[in-house]
Amino acid sequence: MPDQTQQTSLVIADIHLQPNQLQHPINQTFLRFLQQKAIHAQRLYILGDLFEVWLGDDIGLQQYPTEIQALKELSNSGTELYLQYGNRDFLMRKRFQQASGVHLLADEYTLTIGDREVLILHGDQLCTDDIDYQKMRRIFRNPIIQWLFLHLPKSKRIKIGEKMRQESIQAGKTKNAEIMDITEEALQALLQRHPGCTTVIHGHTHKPAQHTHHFNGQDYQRYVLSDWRPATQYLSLTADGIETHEFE
Ligand SMILES: [Mn+2]
Repeated sequence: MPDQTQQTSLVIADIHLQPNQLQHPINQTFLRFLQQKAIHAQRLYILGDLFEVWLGDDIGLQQYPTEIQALKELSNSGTELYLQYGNRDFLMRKRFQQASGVHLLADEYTLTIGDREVLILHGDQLCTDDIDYQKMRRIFRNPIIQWLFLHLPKSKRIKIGEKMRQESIQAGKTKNAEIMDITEEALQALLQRHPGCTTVIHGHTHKPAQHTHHFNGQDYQRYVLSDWRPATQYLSLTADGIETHEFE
């Protein structure tokens, strides 16, 4: 009998690893997850916000040396690693990829799992009721803005990063919960761009669940990943289906 675990893909999101805090429980749990679970999988997909902050490869590689090394060891051991940008970490470039062995994926990416097409994404692009956030997103994702930012001195980038983090925490406190969730319109538009996909997996909202949506005469499954606070959930994808697991 073939080793089923070798045919498994695992999916996680929103770990928000803390910079310069290797002893943080989340960072420690992530390292254990790589060594105990991901090592047995064929592929690991990380759907954004793996890092709480990424201000450029030069800074990030210094803030997360052990975590990067652990990813590299996992990649060397044979597990393929794939990552999508989140809204906290979208400035990873070549040096990050070389150091970690991680491959970057497009913001919307389709996997074939058994006989179904599964669309993976971070999910922030679906929160279209949050107009202010979507405006900011367009600015941050502008290649010229990113180029300019990455050419600022390290100390300046760290300062800006800290300021933005504080503002984001404040915004999260004052916004109501609905505008921070995805909209049905954005989901339908997404699926129209990817005909054939009947399953969507995303993170970002930190509201782990499994939803069924019905439109255009069809059922769509939507899996929302947890942020590991407190339940350390991940999905496994095999030819037999999609399952939610909890890691101790
Ligand atoms: Mn996010």
